[in-house]
Amino acid sequence: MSGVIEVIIDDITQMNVDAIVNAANESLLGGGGVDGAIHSAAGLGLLDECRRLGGCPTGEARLTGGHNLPARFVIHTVGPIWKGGTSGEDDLLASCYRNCMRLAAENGVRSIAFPSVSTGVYRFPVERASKIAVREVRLLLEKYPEIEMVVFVCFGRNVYDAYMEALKA
Ligand code: AR6
Repeated sequence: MSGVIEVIIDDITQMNVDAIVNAANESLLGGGGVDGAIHSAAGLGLLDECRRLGGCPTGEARLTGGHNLPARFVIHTVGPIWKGGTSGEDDLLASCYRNCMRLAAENGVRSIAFPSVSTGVYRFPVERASKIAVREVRLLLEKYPEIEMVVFVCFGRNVYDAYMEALKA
């Protein structure tokens, strides 16, 4: 049997899971949105560790420790900036979910929380992004049966509604 998917409205920095995902930028040196919240909750040790990674291309992911967070790991992924939908944004976003789940499985992660990657500062439409997230995670839970739980952590009601709708399909 493959793992379960949960959808909640919460602050991802408070999640008691093995790994939380950060919606970062290619520098991996912090920013606004969920990235800023994760760095301020995790402390400067996270920034130090990120500096040593030397960045991350869009669509890929990198793993660090959780430092002062309840989560053991942070998996940093860089979602695509929305440019209208014809610049490969869908594939790049799917690739973020694939790379995060692969890194999670390789590091013994059994529970992982995702924010809605790319749908804030990067302006990817949340209805479209949530369908991609749900489709990919369903496939990846079958591929990695050792991952028992994926939580989509929504920051606000509109994001939550989009994920609930995507899960109906
Ligand atoms: N917990 C969960 N979700 C959150 C939190 C939180 N504490 N804070 C915001 N969100 P965004 P992006 C939601 O902008 O679009 C940064 O500056 C937010 O409401 O954080 O991938 C990076 O450094 C939205 O639904 O990430 C990059 O430069 C979702 O997280 C850029 O923003 C993603 O919004 C990345 O943009």
